[in-house]
Amino acid sequence: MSTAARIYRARTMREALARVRRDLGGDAVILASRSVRRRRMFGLGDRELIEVRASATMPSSAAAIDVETPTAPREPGLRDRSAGLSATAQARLGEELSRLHERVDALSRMGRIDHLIPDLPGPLVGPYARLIEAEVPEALARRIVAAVSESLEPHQFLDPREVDAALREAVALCIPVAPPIRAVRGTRRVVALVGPTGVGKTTTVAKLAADFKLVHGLSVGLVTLDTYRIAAVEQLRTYAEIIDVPLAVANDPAEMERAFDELGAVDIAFIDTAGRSPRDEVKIRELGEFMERARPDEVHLVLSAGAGERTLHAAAERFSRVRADRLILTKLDEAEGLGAALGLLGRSNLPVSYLTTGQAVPDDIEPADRMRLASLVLGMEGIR
Ligand SMILES: Nc1nc2c(ncn2[C@@H]2O[C@H](COP(=O)(O)OP(=O)(O)OP(=O)(O)O)[C@@H](O)[C@H]2O)c(=O)[nH]1
Ligand SMILES: [Mg+2]
Repeated sequence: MSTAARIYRARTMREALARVRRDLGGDAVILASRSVRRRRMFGLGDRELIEVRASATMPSSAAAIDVETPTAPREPGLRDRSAGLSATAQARLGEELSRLHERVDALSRMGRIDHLIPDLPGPLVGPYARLIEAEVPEALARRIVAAVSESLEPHQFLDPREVDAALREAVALCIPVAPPIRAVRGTRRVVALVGPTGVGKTTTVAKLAADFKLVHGLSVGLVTLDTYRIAAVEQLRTYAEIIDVPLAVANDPAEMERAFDELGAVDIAFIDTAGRSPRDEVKIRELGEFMERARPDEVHLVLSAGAGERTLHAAAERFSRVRADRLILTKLDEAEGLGAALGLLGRSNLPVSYLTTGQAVPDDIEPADRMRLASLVLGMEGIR
């Protein structure tokens, strides 16, 4: 069978791949893909088609490999960097492409193939596919692979470790981080945790309180505004007793001052709040009133790391009204993909302060680290 590249056009990537497979067989290799506009008949405007370049078998010589996209890429940075490679280097690139083909195939089976953005030169299909698999929003994934493309020299594309490192670096650059809470003995730092229901606010308050008291040896106090449910106050009271720190309850904004007086002179006071649906305007406004009285130094929005893109964005938007200025990502241990959270970080500019990785108090919490988070997003590293 010929190893020359052939071009297939179809409405979707899946259709194009089905035709490649029918024509060229199961060993067909995808060399590049891009979108093209085709004029329709009778002046009906134009439509977008996916164009796939494929070869029947893995090209074994440099001459047979043609990973260059036929037209100029739409976005700067997505240049094909394979030009100028030696024949052996190109042959190795061919092998790499074969592996990528398997991934493309897997994505196709998962119904994700239509996310694959055209115009990507072969060596970037792998990194791009990994980001899409991690549920990174398309626009962000595209920006990240553009950064990878810019940062690597042509020969570095042949070394998967170099590509991995560049990808990890590019993802890390999308992650703003805040330094851990800094409490100073003798001055009172007030830190509030806000967020939707059930994300882990109370548990995280307990983890932080235990850490500041037991590890840093500071005096800690807790205030709860969660007065809707008796059980919720009891939950925090139990933690307060175990960690041996004072707890004060504020039933309405006017009681904030009294609650702080009750705690006495503490180095750090954590405010636990009732979970509020981002859709509940009244409760968000009420939370705002509490915050105005409490005047916290830091307001950490607590969100579950595995939540979907829309949920995360809606929460960030609503809780910005109570001046949330940092983000705690919880339940990383349960999250299937962190791509949506990465999307939020890329867009909202809320720096991440802590990550929580399980239910255990006080162990399952760590200060946010951008390289660690990037590795977690890419599945290069496990939680523990
Ligand atoms: N797997 C996992 N579970 C967690 C984590 N953090 C908290 N949880 C669990 O999530 C559940 C809810 O935690 P809470 O701390 O009560 O959540 P909350 O945000 O205070 O909830 P509301 O006050 O009802 O809004 C509990 O079962 C916690 O043990 C985490 O990092 N990983
Ligand atoms: Mg709670």
